[in-house]
Amino acid sequence: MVRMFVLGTLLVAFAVVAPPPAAVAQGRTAMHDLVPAPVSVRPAPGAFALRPGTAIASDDAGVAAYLAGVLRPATGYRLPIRREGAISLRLKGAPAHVGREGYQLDVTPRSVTIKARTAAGLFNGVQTLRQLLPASVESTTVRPGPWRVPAGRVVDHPRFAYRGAMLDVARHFHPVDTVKRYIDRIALYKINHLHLHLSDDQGWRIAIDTWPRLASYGGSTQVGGGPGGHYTKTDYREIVAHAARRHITIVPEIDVPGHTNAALASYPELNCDGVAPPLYTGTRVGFSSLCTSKEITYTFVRDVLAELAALTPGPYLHLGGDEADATSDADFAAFLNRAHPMAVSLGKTVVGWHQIAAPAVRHSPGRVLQYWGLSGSDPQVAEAVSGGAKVIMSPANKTYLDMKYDPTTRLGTTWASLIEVRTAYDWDPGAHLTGVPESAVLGVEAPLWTETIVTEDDLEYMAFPRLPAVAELGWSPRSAHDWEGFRERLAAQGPRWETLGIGFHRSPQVSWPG
Ligand code: TNX
Repeated sequence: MVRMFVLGTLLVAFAVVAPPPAAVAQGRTAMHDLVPAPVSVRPAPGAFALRPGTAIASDDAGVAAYLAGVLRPATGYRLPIRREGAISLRLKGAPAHVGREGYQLDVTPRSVTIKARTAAGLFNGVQTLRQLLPASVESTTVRPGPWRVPAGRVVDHPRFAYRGAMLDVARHFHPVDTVKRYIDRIALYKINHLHLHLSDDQGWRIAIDTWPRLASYGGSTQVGGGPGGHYTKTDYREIVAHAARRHITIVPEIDVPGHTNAALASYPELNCDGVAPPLYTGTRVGFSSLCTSKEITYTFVRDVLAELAALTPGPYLHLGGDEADATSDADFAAFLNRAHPMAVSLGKTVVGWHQIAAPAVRHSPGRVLQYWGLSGSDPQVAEAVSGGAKVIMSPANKTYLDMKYDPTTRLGTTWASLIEVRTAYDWDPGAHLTGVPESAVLGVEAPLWTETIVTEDDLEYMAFPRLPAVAELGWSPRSAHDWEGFRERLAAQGPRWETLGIGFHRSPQVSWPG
């Protein structure tokens, strides 16, 4: 045991690479075992040991309560929150360059100190601290410890402001608890936005009081014909609040004018011919359109956006705009040129799939395009960027979590690419699209479309390990990009996922421990 500790100390002191898998399996961590990779890590000798009476002192009560809550189940310790403590979370003293979301973490044998300029920064520091504890800290039942944190200093801040995950709850509905758990998991990798794809041909998933049949009828089925479902306003508020406690902003999407069969089926008057189509449970895309020439369509959009904006504290409303193949180009632009200003007048910034870069669609203030194309060049997107648009990078052949890993993957599709973890990791969001400089890139997002994804286990299998790869692209400096280093750090996450009960894809590209 003594020898093990000495060896652990040496590893911590001199580690420039992750420890061998055996060390990870035995529950020790090294300062470099972090995903996403921090800006700088300086290991030091020794370790801090968490004990039953270790107090947490914090300038932010929410982050203190979160940390105590995360540590409670596995340690069994009810860590007291006091004015002074061996663990302190401080809103002063951080170096200026860590910015709004960065932090400095100092671990010595006597203390753990996180300094940041905002609660979000403290929260990100807490995620790093969590990853420096043994993987068994993620257990929901009491485990023996010891709960050691290797000593050293981490100074860290994100490369991009927007680090996102998307869940398609329209193709298959996913209940509130599943969404909350997904939020918990993405928080571990410093993702700060969750985009919810709330409407599509197969289902409408959010209650709208002025148009109640959207949810009650339009939400009553899903791909394959199951029962579907929808979020009540109370459900949605609960998701927003759960995310906010984890410093994650919800980005709701109502996809218009295409991908609207569920709405068209719910209200005949939204159709040009006044006839409601049947509900749809297949997986085709591009066949539906709101009737852009009818005034009631704009009343509908205004009502829906007003209710959604009132429920959503975050700055963004995502209005879709993809695959509107049943709408002519002229009608598409005319429609968006009325719909986008509605979101703006509600105080929100418009996000849309990159098809909204069509030249006839007017730029709204702060407009964000989500790029999902397969190519490294899109002149319309580049043109929109030169007019002031920002871009979220979600290239389908890199970030789409519904793509199969390899031909044998049971779930998913292949239209964009097969995506093994290296493919998800080995690209540069700041230099991916010609004419879109890093300064125009707001960040990255990994969408999970759910045509083939039915259960929470399915979600987790497709998201892990690729979601942490995209999270690292969003957070870590370009200079830290290194596949060999990443695959070792990723390997060290495996035992955490096992402890959390995540049935992840054991990619053959990674040497998983144990
Ligand atoms: C394309 S990407 C879509 C979705 C599908 C997805 C399946 C995008 C904006 N639209 O409607 O679910 O492919 O991978």
